[in-house]
Amino acid sequence: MKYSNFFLPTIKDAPSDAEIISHKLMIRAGMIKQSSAGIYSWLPLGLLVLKKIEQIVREEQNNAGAVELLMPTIQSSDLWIKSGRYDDYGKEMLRITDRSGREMLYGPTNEELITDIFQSHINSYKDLPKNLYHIQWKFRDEVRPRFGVMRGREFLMKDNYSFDYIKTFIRMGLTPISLRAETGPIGGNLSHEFQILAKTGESTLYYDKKLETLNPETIDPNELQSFYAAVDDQHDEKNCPISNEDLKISKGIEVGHIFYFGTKYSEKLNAFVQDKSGKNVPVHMGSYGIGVSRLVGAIIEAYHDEKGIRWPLEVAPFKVSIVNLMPEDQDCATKSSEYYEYFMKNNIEVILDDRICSIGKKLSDNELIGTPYQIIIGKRDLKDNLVEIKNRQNNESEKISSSSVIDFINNKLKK
Ligand code: 5CA
Repeated sequence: MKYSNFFLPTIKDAPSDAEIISHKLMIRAGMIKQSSAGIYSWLPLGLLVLKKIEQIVREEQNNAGAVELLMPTIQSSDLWIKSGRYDDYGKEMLRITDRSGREMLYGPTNEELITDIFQSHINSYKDLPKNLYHIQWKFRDEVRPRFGVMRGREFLMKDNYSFDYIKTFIRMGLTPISLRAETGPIGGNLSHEFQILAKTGESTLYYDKKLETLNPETIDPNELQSFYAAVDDQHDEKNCPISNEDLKISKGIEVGHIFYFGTKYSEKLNAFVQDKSGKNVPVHMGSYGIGVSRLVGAIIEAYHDEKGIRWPLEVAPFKVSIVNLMPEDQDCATKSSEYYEYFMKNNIEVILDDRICSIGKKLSDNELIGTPYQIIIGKRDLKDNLVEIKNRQNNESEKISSSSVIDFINNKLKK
């Protein structure tokens, strides 16, 4: 991608209603634009990241044996009336009437619809278990949409109706903590949340302080689950298994939530199968949610500094930025194009900053959008056959010979 062709409207100052850093940075880096409260357009840079996260979630679901389908955003009220949630869901549900006066809704979640699909086609225990999921936009008319994509009204969710959740989050560079939780409007009496630690989170967590020292690159998912952690309403001071010195209280962002609700939906929506003795029994169900669009914000909360975003490699919109400080200089332009063509040909996601603008703006925009590796090409260095490589993850820079740049980057990306 050439920056001059791309659509990357960076802004110097965040709007005053953006309260948390990820919201500010997403607007400043031209990733999203608010269209109304809690509803956003995903601009090209934001969409690249959203798709990356979606793909990681998809791959881990498929690895775990789940099967993808796609259900609509607009649902008819019929099934919701049967399940009893049409009234229970209250004002968070956006209700719509179509031209024939039929009551429709924009799905806040999909338990009813999936149960109906299931019951139309599955009749025997021999076809079980089934694990179906989709990645689809949801709408919840939240009382207080805030924090940008973290608590939106329209948001992207992956929902199944088990597999390796922990690994999905680790691949995005996050350390997920799994905890017992309240089931809320999804129902049932057993649920687990996945939280990541962040100052700006909306949940209060009690946890073993060792969790903060773990490195997502080397984490063992089983070890991770052995540490104590609880949401505030589940934490019981008297029965806490770890000492006060080891306990830490801090904020977390809920990035996933899984539920076991038994036969709550299957009984009402007629999802029965024949068991071994030929008796008709309602199926037991669970649902498994991951906040795909929320994760974009959550990852930025975990990876940023005062200059902008520092993307983990796996979710970065581009792996490499070629920052040509002097596009009008022939040598700088030739060298930049040489690298650019190599990366393009080898399917390494690259952005070539070929804009004619001040060096200051060029450098600060590239810090802001946070590409993990920046190849900075300046006229003076290039005369000495040198190019600067900046690692945005640890902010270390080094000058290397211009002929070793490709090997250097290939080596880094291999790791
Ligand atoms: N049907 C179940 C899971 S399959 C369900 O809806 N679960 S949920 O309500 O807990 O939502 C799942 C995940 O979606 C949450 O853990 C959170 O990461 C994300 N999410 C929920 N509400 C919002 C919102 N308003 N904005 C952004 N993400 C949200």
